[in-house]
Amino acid sequence: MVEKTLMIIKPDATAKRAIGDIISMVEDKFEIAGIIMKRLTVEEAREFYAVHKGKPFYDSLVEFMTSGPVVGLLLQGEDAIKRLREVVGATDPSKARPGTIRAKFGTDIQRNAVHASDSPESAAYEIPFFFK
Ligand code: FUP
Repeated sequence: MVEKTLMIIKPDATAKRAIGDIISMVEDKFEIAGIIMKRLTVEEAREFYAVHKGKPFYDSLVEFMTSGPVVGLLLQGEDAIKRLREVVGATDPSKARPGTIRAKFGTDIQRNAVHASDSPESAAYEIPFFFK
């Protein structure tokens, strides 16, 4: 099934000037249906990660996600949600398969370079934060 999914290039990756390299790793596999650079407000970041409210890393995650500009990418393709998760790699970059985006550009479990929607429900919730 052709799906749309959201990828975010996080503030650690924009700061290290990895935007172009990361886009190169997805552009050959997915159609880029939208792209936008913005800085999330604290409100937006709190809502975006609402599922993690109450967890010990939540406040720190919100602070990190609002610490600099991010790039939102609307990616489209056959089975895009699952395929993008494979290209992105495990949440903890030290556990991510070699060759994945997080293995290449991630620093630690918080500063892990990118976000990718993990289900159709997540994609439907997350896409409107970047694309109306
Ligand atoms: P993922 O779907 O791979 O982005 O991972 P999760 O939904 O489990 O976590 C969302 C974000 O919370 C991660 F990208 C980084 C952050 N996080 C932490 O900072 N510490 C943790 O222990 C777990 C997640």
